[in-house]
Amino acid sequence: MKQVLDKIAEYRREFEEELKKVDAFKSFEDLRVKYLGRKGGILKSLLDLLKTVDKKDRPVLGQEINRFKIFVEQALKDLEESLSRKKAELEEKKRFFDISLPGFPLLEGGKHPLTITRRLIEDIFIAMGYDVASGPEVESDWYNFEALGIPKTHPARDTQDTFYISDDVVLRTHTSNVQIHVMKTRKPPFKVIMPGRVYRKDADITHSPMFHQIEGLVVGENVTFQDLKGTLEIFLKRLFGKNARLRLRPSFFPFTEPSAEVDVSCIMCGGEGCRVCKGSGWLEILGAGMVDPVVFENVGYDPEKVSGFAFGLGVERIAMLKFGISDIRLFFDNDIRFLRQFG
Ligand code: FA5
Repeated sequence: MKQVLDKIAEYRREFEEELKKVDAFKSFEDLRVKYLGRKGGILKSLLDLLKTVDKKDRPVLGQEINRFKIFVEQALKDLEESLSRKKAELEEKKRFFDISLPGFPLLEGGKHPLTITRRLIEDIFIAMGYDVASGPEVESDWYNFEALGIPKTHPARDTQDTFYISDDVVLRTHTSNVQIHVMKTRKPPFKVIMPGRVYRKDADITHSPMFHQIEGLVVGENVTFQDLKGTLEIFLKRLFGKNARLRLRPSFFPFTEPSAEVDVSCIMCGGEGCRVCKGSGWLEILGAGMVDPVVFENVGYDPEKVSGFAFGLGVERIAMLKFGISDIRLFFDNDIRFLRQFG
């Protein structure tokens, strides 16, 4: 009795294995005959075997064999149905396959113009030995304003200009917050740029509530304003071509002293005066200055020992100039007709 039961179990295992391998009607039919064939089928041989065993064992074994038979029949029926379905689908496909139809075009993605611009700028600074760092977009009041010497009364802190998450937490309004993170974790000397997204309540054709900046920071011994000017001159010539000229105008930022607005000679008219530069021949592209000693004190540096410069530029503004784009919103509309013109 045990021998027969083991045999049934073995056949069942074998059958399940073979079932998995069936992929066409031919092998399906072979399998059916092998198990259910009237002459020499495995089930037939099991029934023959039943006649030879002890009479008292026959009912139990008979039941077991019957159960196996039902299992095989059901499995084969399911398989036959699925093979028929597959065959019908294939025939349907064949019938509708029109060889003269053009193929499906493969849609290839491209780089966003802001990514192209950011990488262009990063590569220029990396070639000058700068590291690239990043920092949080959701920032505490201290990192975004206080540590940078921006007083409580400064208009930039107004809810009209800044997105507040809570009283002390803001969406950063510039990448200058990363200056503080970098200085608190590194020892001078270092040269670092910090690209990232920033947020302001500001929206028209040249201002967006979310835009990108790249901050630069160099700290060491005897870093001078001349180093700042030379660095920016190399940067602008590499970015806009060797004829690009630089102009510094006195300005004010709470975290740099002295501070400057940096202009580049208009890349559309070469400085003659046109619609883009509003006749002035110059385009304002970034803010810069020497790091204020107060900022060094806030991060635990000795302003008697180190000096440094910082700058911050708007990536959209540079991309608009480089690619001749007149409306900043085009960058964020996700219109494929616009985006596919770049790369
Ligand atoms: C700043 O944000 C300073 N943190 C820059 C700085 C860094 C000065 C380090 C000194 C030292 P400002 O607010 O001017 O400065 O912004 C810098 C640039 O961001 C602008 O020149 C402009 O190109 C860009 N920008 C400002 N607001 C928007 C806006 N809403 N949409 C798009 N670009 C903007």
